[in-house]
Amino acid sequence: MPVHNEDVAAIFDEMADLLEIEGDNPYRVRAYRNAARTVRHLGRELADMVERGEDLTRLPGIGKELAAKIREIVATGHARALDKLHRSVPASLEALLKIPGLGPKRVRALYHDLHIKSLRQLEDAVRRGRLRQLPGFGPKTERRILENLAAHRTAEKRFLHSVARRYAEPLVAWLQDTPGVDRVVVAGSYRRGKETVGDLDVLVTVRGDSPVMQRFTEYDEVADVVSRGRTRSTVYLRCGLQVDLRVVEQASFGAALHYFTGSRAHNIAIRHLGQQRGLKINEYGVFRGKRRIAGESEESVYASVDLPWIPPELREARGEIEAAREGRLPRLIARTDLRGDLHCHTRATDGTAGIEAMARAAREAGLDYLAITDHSRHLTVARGLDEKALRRQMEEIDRLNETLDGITLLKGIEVDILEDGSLDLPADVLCELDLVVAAVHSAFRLSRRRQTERILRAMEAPCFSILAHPSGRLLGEREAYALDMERILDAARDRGCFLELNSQPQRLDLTDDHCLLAREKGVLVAIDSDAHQPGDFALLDGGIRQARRGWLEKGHVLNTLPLKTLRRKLRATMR
Ligand code: DGT
Ligand code: CA
Ligand code: CA
Repeated sequence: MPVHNEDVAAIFDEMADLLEIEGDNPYRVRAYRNAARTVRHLGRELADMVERGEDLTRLPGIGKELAAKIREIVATGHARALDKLHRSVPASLEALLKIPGLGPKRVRALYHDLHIKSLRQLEDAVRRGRLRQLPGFGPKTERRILENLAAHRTAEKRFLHSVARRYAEPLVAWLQDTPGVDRVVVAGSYRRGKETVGDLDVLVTVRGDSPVMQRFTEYDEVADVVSRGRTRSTVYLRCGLQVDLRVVEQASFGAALHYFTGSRAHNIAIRHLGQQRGLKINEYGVFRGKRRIAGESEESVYASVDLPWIPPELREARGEIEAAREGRLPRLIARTDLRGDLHCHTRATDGTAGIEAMARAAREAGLDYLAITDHSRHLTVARGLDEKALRRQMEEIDRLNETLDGITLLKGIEVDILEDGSLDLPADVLCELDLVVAAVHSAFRLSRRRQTERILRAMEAPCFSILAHPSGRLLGEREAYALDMERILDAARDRGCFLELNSQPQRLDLTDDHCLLAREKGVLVAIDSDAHQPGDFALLDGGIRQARRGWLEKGHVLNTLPLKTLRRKLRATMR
């Protein structure tokens, strides 16, 4: 990744803010701000100047120290000095800084004079009128802060499940490794497999006395301890992720796990069933009067209201309780049910590896078949294939299939659906493939009607097997385009084609609701990795998680089929 002047400027600005919060020398703070301005308005790229060995100290306001920092940032993409500041300034103060109207000076005053270091404490202080004690904080500022806090709450940062997992797994291992600790489980939306999580809710059981709280708050990644108690503590990790830890009794473990797994709506429904039976259900157990009659395991909680255990992914009050009562809970799909993957890229376009390396990695991941689906020519940023290049690739796949053992390659393409609904390559070459994966990569802003009609038209093409990443969303970055998914699914059923659940962590579309709809309408879903490198087949776990939230069983998923049956289904889409 090339480092641009704006990246350097942003780092300098952030350093100035954090130094100011720390109460550093005002001259040093100003030096960083001036340097940020110089860099931002410079006519040429610093990276080029560094490469040519030019003397950076000749730039206005850049001395020896700043020049060295620029060279470091250009070479590594970050500054160690900033990393260090991030470790010393509480992460929650950086969140305060993001509230419009609160600059570093004010954040410093809040922290030093009122010991405020979280948004909650800030809100509390405003409501009690404590801010007025500080110079420079009037009623107008207070009102602005309250407004902005409300706006901030709705835009609260959520973490991709895949990202949260990178923090959750080592933390669980660290806690598990504490003397006296028995069980460690992450509950909450994380356990329900939601595509994004707001925070981590960790439950621990211990035998006898255990230093688990101390071990938790001393964890290397912890930036800030919000509260610490005997049975409950809350911290922020350096990445900004909040983690709640609760120590629960063995006898309550199942009840606590059930309660903190949620969802809230599911819990309320279960508690209601308890009330009908004269039972009180809470995070400590199931009680008849004062007597605890269940709660050691989740099974015992469900059994107390005459239900079988319900998988966490289903606990969203979307009919799972009725299904459980009537003995028709789905047998949710598992990763081991997948026999192949129908969407991946190679070096020929924007992937990083050759076809053979991708095939071997897919085989390692336990798959029997893999479709190679590089981009078509319209997607110039990915150097998409034209007809000639595609034919060359088809020949290469034929050759590889003769020599490869234990995996079969299918010939495919991820062809662009153009704005008018036509496909980006001629039908005759598309129809020579084993499958055609089609996707929208442009004109995301069409009206709902036009976007829907564009895709419906594409589906009518003579060769159309799978609609890839059908909503076009990128979580945290780009909204789904407007689309009438019900009409698309109806058309897919009539046409006999399929929709993809894309396993890339930012995509994960179909959504869970869409999966439910596909299931209802009888449209098979392809759970694909959209792998761009050999390691990406591991992403299929995320696709499976989403499919489970959408109630999908093995029989609802196209690529659980053995190769022969799959080929028959795909051939039927090529007419
Ligand atoms: P998140 O963190 O926003 O992704 O979503 P959750 O579902 O993890 O929510 P969180 O962390 O606020 O609480 C974890 C679970 O604890 C939640 O799913 C249900 C349970 N819970 C928390 N507060 C309440 C409550 O007031 N009533 C009920 N019934 N359950 C609650
Ligand atoms: Ca949570
Ligand atoms: Ca929580």
